[in-house]
Amino acid sequence: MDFDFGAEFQDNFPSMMARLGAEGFILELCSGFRLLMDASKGLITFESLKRNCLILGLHDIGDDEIVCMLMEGDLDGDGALSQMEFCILMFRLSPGI
Ligand SMILES: [Ca+2]
Repeated sequence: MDFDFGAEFQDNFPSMMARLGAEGFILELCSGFRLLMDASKGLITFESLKRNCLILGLHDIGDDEIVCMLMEGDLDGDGALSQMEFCILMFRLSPGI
């Protein structure tokens, strides 16, 4: 993994899983997706990710980390993350799952 955007998520994942159960965890991921997505497109784009990371207080995330995250998670090559791509990425970033 070349970027550490997920570090904070990773730390919280195992305890979140234990607390929420798998189903609740997926719901949590979906609400995370909605926080980060471009509402007009229903996708996470570079612009929406950058804007919403700032809103969420993730000020030290760099453009290159955002690009890496999009590339890492983008499975169909459209340059944006769908909800499914986001959930798959988050699961892959979670060593405890
Ligand atoms: Ca995609």
